[in-house]
Amino acid sequence: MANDFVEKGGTHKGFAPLKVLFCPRCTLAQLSVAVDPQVLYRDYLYVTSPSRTMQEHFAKLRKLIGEEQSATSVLEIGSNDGALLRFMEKNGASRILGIDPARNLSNLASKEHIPTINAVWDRDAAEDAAAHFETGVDIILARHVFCHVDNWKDFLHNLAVPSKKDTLVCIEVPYVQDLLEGCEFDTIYHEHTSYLSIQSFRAALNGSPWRLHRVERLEIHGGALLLMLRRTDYEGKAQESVRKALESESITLERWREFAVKAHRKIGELSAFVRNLVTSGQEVVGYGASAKSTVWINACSFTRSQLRFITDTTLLKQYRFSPGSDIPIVDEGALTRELPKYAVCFAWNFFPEIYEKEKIFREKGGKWILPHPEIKVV
Ligand code: JHZ
Repeated sequence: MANDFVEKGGTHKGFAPLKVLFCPRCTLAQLSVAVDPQVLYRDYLYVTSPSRTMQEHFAKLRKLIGEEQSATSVLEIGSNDGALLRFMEKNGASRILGIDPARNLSNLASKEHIPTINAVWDRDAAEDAAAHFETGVDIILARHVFCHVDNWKDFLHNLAVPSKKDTLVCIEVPYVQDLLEGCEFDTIYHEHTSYLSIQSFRAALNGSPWRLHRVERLEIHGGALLLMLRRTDYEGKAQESVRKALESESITLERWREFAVKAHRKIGELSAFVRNLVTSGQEVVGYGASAKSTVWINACSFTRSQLRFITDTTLLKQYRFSPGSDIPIVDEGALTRELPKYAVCFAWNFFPEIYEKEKIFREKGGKWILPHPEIKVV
């Protein structure tokens, strides 16, 4: 499990097959198995990044949402530590509520005065949310949640419970077209049960109380979609962006086959590159214990003899060990304290920000290895 960073002597959550299946009819890609969400999310170590990139993303989301609806009351499903809700509150939302299955993160958010219910998004949680908002909520947010969910039918029906006729639902998911174009194989892990196209998402909405209202492409996390939904009984018309986005989409089995070949090539390249550096006496470390880092490290079979440590800003991940390799995760200051010659940036989606931030590393001769989109030294 990609976020299964354990403490010294801790027990891992286990293993499950990681295989992507493809439906040529609706172009949906899905994992062959779904791991129990209680196993994956009960105690969760991924905390929404407080980075500049994320703040800019929140501002963009707010602008796009503001073009459709004023954000007076906001419900967020998968609210993590409450970072987005806090942002919404600062920018005018007067009533907020988060729902999150992670015990530790819900507690963290509640302590910071972000009202949060510790639950998965099921009927009970939907009824609690309806009671909280009384007359129906204006906006429901679900960032990088829908692609983690196995039972879409219930998820979509439960969204109707706290809704009113003009509720706007905003679902953000990684876009499979970007995944294929950029060969982002490192975003394939057990938390992501599906890899959505707009076509497959539209098919999933059939028979639900929702229809597609607007589609926007976003740059965050290597390329994502903002899918805005309106209730089927909402009178306003769907936006042109839905038709345009559908027309520009091309997801085929052939593209997945090419993706697989390219992914194997990239894995071989990074693996050989790092091993050659280490053999010639250079020190290499990892930067960012992202879920993506776990995929790369296991695909390349890296051990501590190749990557001495991985730095990460997330306090919850520090002094734990990367699943599969047991490479230690340390605080981000280790990069400038230890000054290794090379650092593989596993948080490549934040690289421009990281590059600027880690000036000392650069000035002392440190070099970045970027694994994405192509393996490159900076
Ligand atoms: P980051 C997560 O994937 C998991 P991950 C999840 N399944 C999902 O859907 C996606 O997000 C959206 C660290 N970092 O955000 C913080 C630094 O150390 O790319 C993070 O641990 N220094 C929910 O884990 C990691 O890197 C920094 O300056 O692949 C980045 O992880 C910055 C900016 C980040 O997501």
